[in-house]
Amino acid sequence: MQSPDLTLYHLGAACSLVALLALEESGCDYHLASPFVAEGEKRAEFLAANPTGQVPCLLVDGRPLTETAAILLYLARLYPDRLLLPLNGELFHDAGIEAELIYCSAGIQPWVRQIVVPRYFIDDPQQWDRVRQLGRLKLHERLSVINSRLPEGAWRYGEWSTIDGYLFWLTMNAVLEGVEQRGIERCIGNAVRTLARPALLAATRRAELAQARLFGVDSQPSHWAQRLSPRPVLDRFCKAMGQPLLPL
Ligand SMILES: N[C@@H](CCC(=O)N[C@@H](CS)C(=O)NCC(=O)O)C(=O)O
Repeated sequence: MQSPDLTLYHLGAACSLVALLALEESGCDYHLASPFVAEGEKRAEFLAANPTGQVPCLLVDGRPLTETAAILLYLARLYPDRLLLPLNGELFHDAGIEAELIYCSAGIQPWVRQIVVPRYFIDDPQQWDRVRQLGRLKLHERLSVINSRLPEGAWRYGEWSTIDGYLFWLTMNAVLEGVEQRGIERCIGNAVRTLARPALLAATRRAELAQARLFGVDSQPSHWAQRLSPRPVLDRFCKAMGQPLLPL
């Protein structure tokens, strides 16, 4: 079967980083696109394909596929030999993997959003600190559940899978947003090990090239809407974890 033409709409260190890492781990050919034409202005063709305006959105031969969990399942089934997820065709086993992906996107990620964008939850700025603090507590509680499923010093399912990529993104945000680290040590260990994966560096470099192509060679755009590279956020996470920065 011929590989479809894949284009990922992606933004810096947003959750589309999880899909970007999966694409890179798959070894397939793909393109990167930005949802923005300019600061504050989303691309008309992006909004036509994906009216929610959210990333990630994967164009598969021009057809949009949204939702991180669905994109990860699609890529794992498209490239079964790359073992992006440990699916084996047994209904209940595979449903368990799907449940964990949905737990990441619907059970954990909304608490990242509550911390990062409290104005989506309450319009009174005086309450934002409180909303963020409650978000930190819930994010910790939800990650603790995964923490208890993680083997010490090993990936979630033995070999690296895109669930580890998802946990990387969730845990990085938790650490950078000041969530209590006690009780989520295995998630943190998992995220630190993901920092060393060649695919993360390759994904970062690919995003930097796309960013330069779309917005000019200035690789430090002033506005986040022009940023495809996750590097500034990855650098902060490396520093927070006492790890070497990803090479340029
Ligand atoms: N349920 C979606 C959530 C996607 C999502 O929250 N995307 C955020 C970035 S992490 C976004 O595009 N925010 C910009 C916006 O809402 O306009 C998924 O799992 O993919």
